[in-house]
Formats: sequence, C-alpha cells, structure tokens
Amino acid sequence: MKKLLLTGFVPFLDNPINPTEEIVKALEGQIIAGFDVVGRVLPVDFAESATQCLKHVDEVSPDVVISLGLAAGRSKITPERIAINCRDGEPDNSGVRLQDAPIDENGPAGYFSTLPIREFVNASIEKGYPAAISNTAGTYLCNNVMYSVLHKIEQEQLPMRAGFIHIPASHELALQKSGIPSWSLADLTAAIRAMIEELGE
Ligand code: PCA
Repeated sequence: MKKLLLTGFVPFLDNPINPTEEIVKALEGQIIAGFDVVGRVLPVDFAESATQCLKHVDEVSPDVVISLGLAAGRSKITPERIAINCRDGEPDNSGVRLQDAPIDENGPAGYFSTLPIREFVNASIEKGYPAAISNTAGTYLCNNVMYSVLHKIEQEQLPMRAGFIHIPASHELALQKSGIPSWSLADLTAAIRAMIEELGE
C-alpha cells in the first residue's frame, strides 16, 4: 500500500499546545485515499527537526510527505507554495537563535512544493473549510523542514511528493492566548483529511 508520512511539531514559543501534534495523532494509522498514514512529531529545534524528519523519510520511505505547522494568527488552512534557503527568527526550543543562516550553503535559493496545493485548497473550500495558498512558510522551523525534505528528494532523485501546510490555532490554544482566530480540532483535522483525500483523485 502507498504510504504518507504526516509530520507535526511539539509546542513552541508562547504556544503551550501545538494542534499539529494532535492532528498527527488523530490521523496516524488511518488509511485515507489508499494511503497508509504514518505520523511523526518533530522537535522545534534548528539542529534536530530536519535531521529527524529526514530520518523518518528514510525509515518510512513514503510516497508523499505532508508536514504540518502551526501558524497562530492565520485564519485559513494554508498549503505553502515555496520553502527558502534561510533560517532566521525567534529562538528554538533549545534557545538557539539564528539570523540570515542558510539551511544548506550549496543549496538552491528555494524549492516549490510538489504537492497539488491548488487542488488541496479547492478540496478544502468545497468541504466548507476556508483555505488559501500561502507564498511564505517563513524562516523558522517549518520552512527549515519543508526545504530540507524537498532538498533531499531533489538530491537523491526520490519518487516522492512533499510539501508543507500551515494551520490556524485550535480553540484550546486560542483560549490560552488572546485575539487570534481559531478552529475546532475536529475541523482542522477534517480539512487536512480533505486535502489528503485529494491525493487519491
Ligand atoms: N510552527 C512553527 C514551527 C513549529 C510550528 O508548528 C513555524 O511556523 O515555523
């Protein structure tokens, strides 16, 4: 059976909950659109996140990699269009802060997602879950993981599609922060499921 590696992240910065971790646990082990969903949760750590994710890619040998990240403040589910060769921003969970640091000194400037992001957005909207393509995955750990997976696929010429989806806060998380849009965990999970179903079309 075809395999789909679905990754999420642990809590980070001022987010005591990361709904991506819960979505991964909810969908792990399910068969969606003919894909056996293998779930893994990644640390928020510049030295570890990508290394661990690439190890999971090697171990699972999936046909598709979908990585999820929290973008607290966004109101829609947003498949990312591009990952850039840059690490910058807030400190990670180990307190490491990087500025203007390339992910790979010899790597290209960026990689486009190889997931069908327009179809993902349309499938989500059709089911009533607001979605839009995002043109920036930022420069923090999410971008780092997306770039690193696509770089590995390109370098090793792996027959694998990969990309990243940022999600809004869950209600549970929004209760602990103020003034951010939020969705129920059930709706967040259903929107991701709708996108995975689209892979079977
Ligand atoms: N979101 C962060 C890192 C972990 C996560 O869930 C990001 O957007 O980079």
